[in-house]
Amino acid sequence: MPGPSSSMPLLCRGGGHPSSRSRLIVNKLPLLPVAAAANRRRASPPPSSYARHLATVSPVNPASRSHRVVVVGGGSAGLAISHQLLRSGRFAQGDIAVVDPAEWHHYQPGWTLVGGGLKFKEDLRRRLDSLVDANIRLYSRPVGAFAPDANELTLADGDKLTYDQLVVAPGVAINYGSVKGLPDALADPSAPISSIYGYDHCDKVFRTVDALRQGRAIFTQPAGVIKCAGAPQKIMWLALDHWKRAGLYNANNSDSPVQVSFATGLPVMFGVPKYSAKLDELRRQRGVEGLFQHDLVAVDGNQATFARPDGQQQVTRRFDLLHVVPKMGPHAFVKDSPLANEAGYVDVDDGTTRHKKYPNVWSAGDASSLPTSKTAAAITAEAPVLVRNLLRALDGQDPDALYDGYTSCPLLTEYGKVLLAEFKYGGVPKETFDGWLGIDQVEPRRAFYHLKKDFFPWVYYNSMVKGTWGGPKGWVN
Ligand code: UQ1
Repeated sequence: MPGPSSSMPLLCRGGGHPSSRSRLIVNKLPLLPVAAAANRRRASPPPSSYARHLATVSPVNPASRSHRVVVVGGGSAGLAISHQLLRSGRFAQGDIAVVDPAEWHHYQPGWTLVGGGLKFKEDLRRRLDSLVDANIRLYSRPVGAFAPDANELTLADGDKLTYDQLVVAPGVAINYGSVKGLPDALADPSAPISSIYGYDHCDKVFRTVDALRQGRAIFTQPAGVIKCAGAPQKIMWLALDHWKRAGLYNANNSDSPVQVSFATGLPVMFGVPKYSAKLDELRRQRGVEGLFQHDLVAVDGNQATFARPDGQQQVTRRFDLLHVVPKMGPHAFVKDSPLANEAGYVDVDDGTTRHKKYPNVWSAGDASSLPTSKTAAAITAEAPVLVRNLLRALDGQDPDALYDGYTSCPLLTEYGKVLLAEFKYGGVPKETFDGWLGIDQVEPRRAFYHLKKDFFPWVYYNSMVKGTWGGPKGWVN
């Protein structure tokens, strides 16, 4: 499959723009009786803006609502878990509530494909309220604080929610401010600095890659925990392939118009030795400079500054293109709560996903302390364990399902090829296709590329967010 080229767009949009289509439908909603009924279901209690308005006229007590299960977060984990719970058939309308202020839900694994010019970012998002079953109550408001001793949480507007069981799955925050000068550089359309780690900038990535004709391209990965630890190099491999196909990159030639560096805060290419060895082999074969234990701290014009370990002096490098992955971490309302461990993640048991101190609190996904690589694939294995154990807790039974740390990183190594890394706790490979096809997944393959580019985005919106996708186990519920 040819790489993208500036003269020929890879994708053609048929008809109108998808986001404008969905906006039209939403504007018409109040006219439709079915939608009006759905709105009525969601209209009680009144929306926060209404409550706030009342509060300015006459002092009112904040509302308090009770649900059997409150799920904080309408991302991959929150939606998979709340719909798996609903599908158990054990909940009536309004028993389950989801709390998330976001207007949009994004298929974030697709942002690498946007950065590679293979997808449009608008096609990867859906309105969050369109993904939440009408039997689940959606609170489109931020969380203020948790009070797990009182089985209660306060929303940012002061309303309170009480629960029998709480699931905390709000994901992690991207700390753009962790790199000095980064927010302004990302926002500046003329600066060749971009990131696939956000809706606003993921399409700038391909524009900067496609515009580069010569010079030094640096791709960074921070020290510390990030989501999808393979993505910082996936985008590098796509960009490198793009330049190669355009005749701008030659691995064996020091006169290559474009030169590529991978600057990572980590000491290795990847956390799992089996895949790391292969990726380092590719790096050497392809003439990519490895700047290990280089942690980006500042961007200033065309200069990038990296912190070094063990008191070594900072290093500054000139670049003509910079792809940045900022540091990430728990949201403040999780970190500053009684639910957090020292690092700020929801402190749950590695196997059962149950909170170590509060037995009616559970967590999965990026916000959890589960010591695995943070991916949507991990959630396919975490969610059924959490759901089973939570349902047993409602019956007064102990948990009996255990998560083994399964996670996966479909690592794009070029256009048309993916190395499908799959592993569990301890970095031990757990490969789906090894069992029945005898394939060694360390070899990048075209079939895995189509899983990543075509199948996973499809199954995600058609099945995973609805609670019917079990990852390597196939369809469930
Ligand atoms: C998966 O189920 C999934 O969810 C839709 C992904 O998307 C982000 C993945 O990357 C992976 C690897 C899985 C796991 C499923 C199989 C069939 C290996």
